[in-house]
Amino acid sequence: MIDPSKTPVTMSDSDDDFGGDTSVALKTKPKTKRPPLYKVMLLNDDYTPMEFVVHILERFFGLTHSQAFEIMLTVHKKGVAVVGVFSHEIAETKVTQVMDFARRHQHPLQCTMEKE
Ligand code: TYC
Repeated sequence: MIDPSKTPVTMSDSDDDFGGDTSVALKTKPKTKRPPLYKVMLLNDDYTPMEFVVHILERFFGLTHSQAFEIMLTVHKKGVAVVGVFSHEIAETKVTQVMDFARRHQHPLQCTMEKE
């Protein structure tokens, strides 16, 4: 007795009129796609105090004082710097935390995110 559920799902030579091997290999690719990452960036402005920016980098990004100072200076000199790379949800949370904190202290500091 032939169980159709156990027969290979390919056409063999005897199944067609042409004699060639018409079998179609349908490979399933193992899906191991990592989620996209997002750069969180700080932008320079002329009014936000340097120490305020350093404080933000320590508080919300877990940087040491010297790491924070270095990144703040990079933003000050170059206009923008990446302060961290995160999943979409974490990046969004960081941006919101920074923007809320800056607004509460009436500083015009801008923080944005961008797909890596
Ligand atoms: N340019 C600011 C100043 O001279 C300092 C500053 C640094 C502001 C980084 C924003 O993201 C920033 N007080």
